[in-house]
Amino acid sequence: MLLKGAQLLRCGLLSRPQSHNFRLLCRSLSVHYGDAKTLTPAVRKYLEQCVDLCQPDKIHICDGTVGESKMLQCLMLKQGTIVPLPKYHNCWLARTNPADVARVESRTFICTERKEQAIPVTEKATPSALGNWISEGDLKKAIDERFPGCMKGRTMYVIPFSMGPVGSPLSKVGIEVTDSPYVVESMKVMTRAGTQVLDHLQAGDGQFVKCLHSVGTPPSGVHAQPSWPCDPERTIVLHKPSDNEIVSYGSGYGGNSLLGKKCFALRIGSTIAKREGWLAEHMVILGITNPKGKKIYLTAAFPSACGKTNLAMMKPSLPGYKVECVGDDIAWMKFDSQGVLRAINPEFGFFGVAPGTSKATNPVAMDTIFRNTIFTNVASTSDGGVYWEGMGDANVKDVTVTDWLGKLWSKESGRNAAHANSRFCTPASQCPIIDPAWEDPAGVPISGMIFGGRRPAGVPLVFEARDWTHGVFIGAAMRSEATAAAEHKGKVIMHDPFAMRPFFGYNFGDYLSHWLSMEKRGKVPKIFHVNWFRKSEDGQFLWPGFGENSRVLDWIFRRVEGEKCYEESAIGRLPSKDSLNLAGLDEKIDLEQLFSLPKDFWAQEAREIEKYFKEQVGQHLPREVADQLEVLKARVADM
Ligand code: OXD
Ligand code: MN
Repeated sequence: MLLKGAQLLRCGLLSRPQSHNFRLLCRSLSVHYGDAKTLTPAVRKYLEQCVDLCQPDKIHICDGTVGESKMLQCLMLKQGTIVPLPKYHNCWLARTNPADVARVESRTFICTERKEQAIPVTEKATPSALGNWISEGDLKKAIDERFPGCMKGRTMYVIPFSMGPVGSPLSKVGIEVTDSPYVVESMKVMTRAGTQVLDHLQAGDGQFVKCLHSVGTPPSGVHAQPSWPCDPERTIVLHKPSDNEIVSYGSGYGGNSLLGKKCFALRIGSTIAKREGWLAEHMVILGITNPKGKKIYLTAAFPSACGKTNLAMMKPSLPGYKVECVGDDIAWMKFDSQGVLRAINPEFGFFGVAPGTSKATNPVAMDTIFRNTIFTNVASTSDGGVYWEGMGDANVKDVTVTDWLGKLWSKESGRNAAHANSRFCTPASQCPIIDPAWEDPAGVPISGMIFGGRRPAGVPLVFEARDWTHGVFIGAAMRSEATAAAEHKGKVIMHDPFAMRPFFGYNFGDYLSHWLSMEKRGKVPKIFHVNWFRKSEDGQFLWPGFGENSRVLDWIFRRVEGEKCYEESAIGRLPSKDSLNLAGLDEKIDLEQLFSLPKDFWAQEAREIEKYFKEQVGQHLPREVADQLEVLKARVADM
């Protein structure tokens, strides 16, 4: 039965209003809460399985209240997992075990009956660059080797959460079981979590995605850093799309432990989306209003750490323009009954990369993140604040800096103060430019999609796909300088189709076919490609970026409106002469270089794409996409 060996007390006993002081709340820490009566039979059954397997000491069914948060913050303070940041309101800093700082792509698996359901099977692609497959037998073995008894001595938290506004036809529910209070508190920021989701499950179809997470315990039984238990040697993240199930072991780092995000909203989400005929994508959603007061919504897919969050929160430099943010990482998009593609942000918070965020690069984020935020692996300052590379001047008088490893730091230390993948986890509702419709259960109508990457050479500032199929090819051919968000480091240009490379839940070839099929389902948006990062021969950026990117959005807006401000080129539609609005720009822009299409570069690019398709996608590549490559090759040959 559910409560075997576990103690389950009544719901809400500890839910206290915010004004209660810490000591009062700490006194009741040994008490846990939850009400089994609020669980549907299917949830109960799932929890029984988790309890049997993980053998926790206690169960805590999360209600999502402030009182619960106070209690868990208190617990984490006691355990040394977080420290307060008194310079700000309700902000905390977690320092992870240094071996647990990023997503573990090489140990992230999709389990399907046949390998080709999960990843393209080709002669050359071993291992595949488009995900890892695991058999059912090996999945069971991986679980059996890690999970039995893994929560002994710990509390098992049950987090009911909704991806998307509770009850929206575009939303989905998950139940995350975890032994980490850090995960609970982060999930409460990143998703709509708590009792209202259980009520919705009771009232609705009862469907949910099963998400089991444990920080684990190394075989020695000893945690290198007791304040951040984990088992980095045996970390594994498993997905079983046929059962809507996720199992994650060994890591507390967000990308591996906040299972609503990459695991559910993208990997399992993309498989559900394929089955149900919609799209789950690694995209920001933003609203843009032009000086005439007309508003459209765009989505944009960029590989990790390419300034996606900055784009989602842009302060346009072009007079009269306004950008509002619906989401900074993930878009779920579905055609409505009128054939309009509508998007929701399934998340409730931002889990953004801190380094590089400043008043200059992202003033909106800076106005968002200094309340109710959990920072992870940033540096701290002796006046109770945080610091990271690119934030501004660290040498404030009389203030010392402690780095993410807990050591005293100065600019002369010769090392980074914050980890390159350090994060803020902050409520989206605090964003001063959050879109008024960001919680609209119907979603917002999407008029354009932008793909992009960090391309120092050859790729112009902006171009438009000739049609949907060409746009799908552009997404499939995306490449970018590698990200610090994963294990890959350094400046290699990597293929990252649709910015989904680490997040596909099923065979990329089938994913492409699914994208192609969207055209038959409704009115598809225009597709664009942008590159803010092109450099001159002497290594200088050719485009100022940030707020000036609104000039590119202005051109995109006008194209969406049907203005004939383009000319055809070998790779797609480029802004026609003088159509990019550069009025008032202080800097002199070398448009010639910014939009030049070097024939050698594009011939090489086409060869790289061909090699990638051949080696990684093989026979799974849809004919339409292969044809687009031939068109590109022929057009480049004619350049
Ligand atoms: C992220 C990522 O954390 O894409 O959003 O890695
Ligand atoms: Mn992301």
